[in-house]
Amino acid sequence: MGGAPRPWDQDEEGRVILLDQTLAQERNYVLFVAEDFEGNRPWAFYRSDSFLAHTQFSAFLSDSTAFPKEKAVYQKYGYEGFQNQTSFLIQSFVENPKTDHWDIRPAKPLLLPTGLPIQAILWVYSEGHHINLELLVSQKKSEDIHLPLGMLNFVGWRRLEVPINLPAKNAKLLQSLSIPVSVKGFHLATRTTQKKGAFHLCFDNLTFVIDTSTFTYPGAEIKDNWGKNN
Ligand SMILES: [Ca+2]
Repeated sequence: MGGAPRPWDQDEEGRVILLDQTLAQERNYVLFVAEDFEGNRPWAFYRSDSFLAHTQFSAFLSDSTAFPKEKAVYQKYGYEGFQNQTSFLIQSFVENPKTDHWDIRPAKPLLLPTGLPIQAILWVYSEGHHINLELLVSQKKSEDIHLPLGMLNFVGWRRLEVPINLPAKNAKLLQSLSIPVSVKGFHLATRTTQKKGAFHLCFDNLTFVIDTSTFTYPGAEIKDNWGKNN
């Protein structure tokens, strides 16, 4: 699947407000917090090119003012008791910037609820690394879908979004055969400009917006309501 991450909007609070408004207006849209990284579901390196491949849940959280505002949105739309104590820290080592790559996966299957996923959101901490991040989702009878979250060449926490336009084949598998989509994990790949050495990243609150209306209208075009203001 092609596509690109949505360019980062520094008005992260504005994006959260837009999410809140969209969920309020579109009754068929459902918020799904796929992973809060509170330690209930183990994640681990599935493949790593490095001798250093460490993961842990960490008390290091985003200091963005949008972060607690988004938590309030979760609480408003189905996650009343939502708490946030930890993020997910990964550490590894870049030996060869031309080829190094890593896969990090949940130990147990992470199924999305019925409906068409139309957007994913992830909070990411980086330290200016020239590393590309993709979210991988999978579905039986089809190839994995790569959702690009972009290059992590920023310092600090960011709220990253990626619009999802499932290929028609996948939408059909969902709608006709009720074959669920699941989160397979994250794929990291260095750019040639990344310097050698240890690095770490943190992830928090992997969230999806699921459109349940399309199950009434198979084949309907999915509009990307988030991109219009850019
Ligand atoms: Ca968390």
